[in-house]
Amino acid sequence: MRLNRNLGRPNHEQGFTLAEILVVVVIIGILAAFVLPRFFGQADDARNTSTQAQISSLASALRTYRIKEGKFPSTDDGLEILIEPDEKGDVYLDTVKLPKDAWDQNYRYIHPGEKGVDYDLWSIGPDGITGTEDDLGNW
Ligand SMILES: [Ca+2]
Repeated sequence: MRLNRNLGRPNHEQGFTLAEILVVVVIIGILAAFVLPRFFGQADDARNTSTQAQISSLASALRTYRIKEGKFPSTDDGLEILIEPDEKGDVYLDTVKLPKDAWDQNYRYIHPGEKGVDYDLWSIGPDGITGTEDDLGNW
């Protein structure tokens, strides 16, 4: 006597058909097409926000430098002078290394500025090229 193993079980428990798998893959693809651009857009916003916050922090240190020294650092001094201890051991920016922007690039600084009021302080932005539209600066 042969026993039917599927006795009493509905047929759909035997697995997914290729068509069902394809439908699921297509649905996942459609969802990804809508969700991923928003996710990356928010990630870009977060990078821009953190870079702008660092520019503000550096600008604050530059203002403090100007109040104490009577001038902004020269282009040759650069932002590095903000972390070099003066004769009293004081620094204008309490960090060992200068911060980098959200794309791991150094901030750029020139004095006198061409776009900013007293100086230009900027990140070259996600494209890694200075002077392009995605640069973030104090202007
Ligand atoms: Ca750029």
